[in-house]
Amino acid sequence: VVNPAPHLLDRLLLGDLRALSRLVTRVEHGGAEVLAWMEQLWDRRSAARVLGVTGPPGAGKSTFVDRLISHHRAADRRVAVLAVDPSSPFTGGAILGDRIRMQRHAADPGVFIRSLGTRGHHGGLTRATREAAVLCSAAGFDRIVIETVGVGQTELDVVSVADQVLVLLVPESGDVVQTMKAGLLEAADLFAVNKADRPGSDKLLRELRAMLDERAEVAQAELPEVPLFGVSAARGDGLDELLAELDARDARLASPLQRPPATDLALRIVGEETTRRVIAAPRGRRVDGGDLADLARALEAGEVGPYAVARALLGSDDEP
Ligand SMILES: Nc1nc2c(ncn2[C@@H]2O[C@H](COP(=O)(O)OP(=O)(O)OP(=O)(O)O)[C@@H](O)[C@H]2O)c(=O)[nH]1
Ligand SMILES: [Mg+2]
Repeated sequence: VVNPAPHLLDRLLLGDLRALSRLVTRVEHGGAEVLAWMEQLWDRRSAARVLGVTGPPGAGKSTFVDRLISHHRAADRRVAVLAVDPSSPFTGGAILGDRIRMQRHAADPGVFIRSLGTRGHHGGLTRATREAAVLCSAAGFDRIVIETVGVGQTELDVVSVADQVLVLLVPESGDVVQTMKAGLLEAADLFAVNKADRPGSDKLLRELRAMLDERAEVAQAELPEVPLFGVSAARGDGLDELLAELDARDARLASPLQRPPATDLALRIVGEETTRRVIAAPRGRRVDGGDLADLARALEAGEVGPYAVARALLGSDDEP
């Protein structure tokens, strides 16, 4: 089989956006060759910071991300946006509303905006999103933003690749907050209540504050501070504070896409990739404990990456 990918990968590493776009499509379709690419690209990742932005439909996520892109571009940072909609089938990457909302950045070569849909199988979108983030990182972006619609477990899984997760709510989100309580509080590093130009935003901020305080009281360990912001993405109110906080956190954090060697993310990739392969090919290569221990040591020492470990354990998807 002739693999047309090598030159695509070379172009990706030079920051070629068309190569990136084609590779994201291949990742979205879940081709057997993807794991080998991930293995090759793992060591070529940039120091990209990854922000997850999630919240209910129509909360103003894309309006906010559009502002965020402008903010980063003013500081000459290259920004990739992956707009993920777990409820829509993949379409080659067009979720219309998101495109329109961020249209003014479409011609900017320092910006890459791409939609990702689902093929319906469990976990597939999370994996595709993570792989797309690795591609964006290898293409040299400084910031990667993952926008995903919804606040259920699937959406929270999708943003699990992010360094930090901003949950964007609106004054009408009170019910969402009550039903999602635990998962949402776990997942959010920051909350913003958007559409503060409408009534009810102070009330929701107070409810969130009370829930976070209650959680901190119940927890045995010291929990990280979860800042709350009232903003209007459309008007720009309150955004300076939120953007400054995001920048301060970016400066503090080491990106999990970049941080060597055996990070939570790397371990999760090994676990998920190997599990998936075992399920897909029950007659696949067997692993004995010795292999696993050696590989775990090598991963811990940063001598190999997680995709290489998955492949060493179980081979590629196309290998019997
Ligand atoms: N009043 C008001 N409307 C806003 C604000 N921010 C966004 N909107 C409007 O809310 C609508 C939805 O905005 P989007 O940015 O597309 O929201 P989204 O969360 O990305 O939507 P989906 O991706 O479809 O879930 C648009 O009509 C925006 O103009 C705001 O601060 N105040
Ligand atoms: Mg949107």
